[in-house]
This record gives sequence, C-alpha cells and structure tokens, in this order.
Amino acid sequence: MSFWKKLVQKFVPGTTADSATPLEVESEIDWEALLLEADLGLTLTQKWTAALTAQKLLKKPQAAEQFLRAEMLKLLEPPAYRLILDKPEVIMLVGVNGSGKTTSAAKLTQLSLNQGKTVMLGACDTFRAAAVDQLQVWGERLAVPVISAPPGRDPASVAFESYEQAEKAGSDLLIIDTAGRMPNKNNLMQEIMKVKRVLAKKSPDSPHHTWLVVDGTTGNNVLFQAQEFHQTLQLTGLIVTKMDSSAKGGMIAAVRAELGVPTLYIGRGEQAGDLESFQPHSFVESFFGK
Ligand SMILES: Nc1nc2c(ncn2[C@@H]2O[C@H](COP(=O)(O)OP(=O)(O)OP(=O)(O)O)[C@@H](O)[C@H]2O)c(=O)[nH]1
Ligand SMILES: [Mg+2]
Repeated sequence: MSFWKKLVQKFVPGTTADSATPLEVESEIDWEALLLEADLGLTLTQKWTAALTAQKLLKKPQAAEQFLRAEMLKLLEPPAYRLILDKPEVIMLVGVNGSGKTTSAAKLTQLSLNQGKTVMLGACDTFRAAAVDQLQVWGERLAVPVISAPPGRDPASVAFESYEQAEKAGSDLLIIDTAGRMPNKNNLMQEIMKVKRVLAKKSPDSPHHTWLVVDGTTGNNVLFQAQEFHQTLQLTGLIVTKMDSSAKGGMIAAVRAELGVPTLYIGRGEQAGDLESFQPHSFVESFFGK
C-alpha cells in the first residue's frame, strides 16, 4: 500500500487496508494533521486545508485527493530553462553533514560526462583529509581532474584555484564540493559565503547554481535547512538524496511552496549512476500512489 493510502487509512474513518477510500465520510477529516504528517510543512498545509474547505471537500477523501494531486502538480512545475554560455559553468554544492554532497558531485559528474561535457571537481571540503580522498577516489573512477589542497587551507582559495584550472583547461563544468555545515554555525556560514564571493569575482554569474543537498529521510528538518541556507546563499535548487529509502519527499513540495526553490535531482543510491532528474509527474504518482 502506498504511503498516502496508509495515511488516509489512519485519518479517514471507515477506511481499512482492504477497502477502497470511501467517496464520502460522515464527519470532517483532520486534513491539517494528515498533510502535516506527509511532511508538507505548515504553509502548504494551511493553504491546502483552506482550499479543501472552500471546495467543500472536507468529507470527500477521494475528490480531495484528486484536488491535491492537481495542486501539487501545479506547484512543482519545472523551473524556466536558463541557457548558460559561460565556461566553466559552476555548480556549488552545500548542505549539512552527511547529506550526500560528495556523492552527488560524483553523480552529477557522471550525468554530465554522459552528455559529452568535460568536468572538473573542486575539493573545497578542507576540514578533513578523508573528504579530499573521497572526492579523489571518485575523480579517479570517473577519470576527471580533482583540484585540492592540504587540509586546513581556506576553502575559498581552493575554489579560486579550481576555477582557474577549469578555465585554463576549457572545462564545460566545475563542481565545487564543500564541507558539511550546520546552518546555525555563523562562522561556517561566513566561510561558505566567502567561497561564493570568490567564485563571483572570477565571473559575475558564477556560481551559476547553488544547490542544497538534503537527505530525504530527514523529513521536516529539510524545510528548516532550506530556509537557513537560502537566506544566506540564495539557493537555486535542491538535490534530495536517499530517496531509495522509505522517504516519501513531501518536503519537496514544502520547500517549493515556502521558498520557491525547485528540486532538480533525486538521488537513489550510492553509485555514480544513481541520480535522476526530478520529474513532477512521476513524483506525484509515487507520492499519492496509483
Ligand atoms: N542510499 C543512499 N545513500 C546515499 C545517497 N547519497 C549518498 N549516500 C550515502 O550517504 C553517505 C554520505 O554521503 P556523502 O556524499 O559522503 O555525504 P556528504 O554530504 O558529502 O558528507 P560530509 O562531507 O561529511 O558532510 C555515504 O555513505 C553515501 O554513500 C543516496 O541517494 N542513497
Ligand atoms: Mg562530503
């Protein structure tokens, strides 16, 4: 049974595992609780509950679900395509510890290599030697150069050096991997702002993409992370990893509704090929279940 159907079963009186959702129920459903439980966040929950009230759907679970599907699809429409002519095009990956940044850098590399692009990686996680090693292993596996520095160096200087090397080599794409950081650590946020500023000095539109990598299994916390990082760095997209787990991704809609930040990619495993472009239609299908 799908995740949504399980929730419906929990919140809609008269629904059992083997019965279909009733067309109508006697009393009003607690839609607010149901939508919050689906990680849709407070703003969207209140908006959609108000809409269900206005549409007189509070006692009509099937029609309400159809309504919510259509609303979610509208909300998640793909962002406008932006043509980038700069070389290198720069992607900066940020996020809390262990969210999947380094693995996502490798996955994006693989995807870009598949498209015939040349790629360089900047190892700007200079906190731990192991972090640089991890990216270097991916670099060797995927046969792309990794620009790095000994631990302790200013990540902004590694970003600067990476840009110069990528420019010199004529690389199409530069992916900057950064250290995990909690957004409430002011010094670490200052540090990442400096990385961004240094890249902008090399070319005004750089980094062209500032993507927050989030662990899809962390549910509601994703919205908080996105709010904090967005405030500091003006995010242009989200990568949601670990969606090969039981994560259902309600917060993808919450982040889009609250911040306008679109989810661009979904990570579904630990290998370089385990990255998919975000497809609103199939997301909505799997969220609600067929
Ligand atoms: N199942 C699964 N595991 C993933 C996915 N993405 C990353 N991982 C795993 O999650 C762990 C952390 O991934 P990293 O890429 O090292 O995360 P990070 O954000 O770079 O971590 P720090 O640099 O320490 O902040 C690793 O064991 C990855 O293999 C995914 O989409 N699915
Ligand atoms: Mg890392």
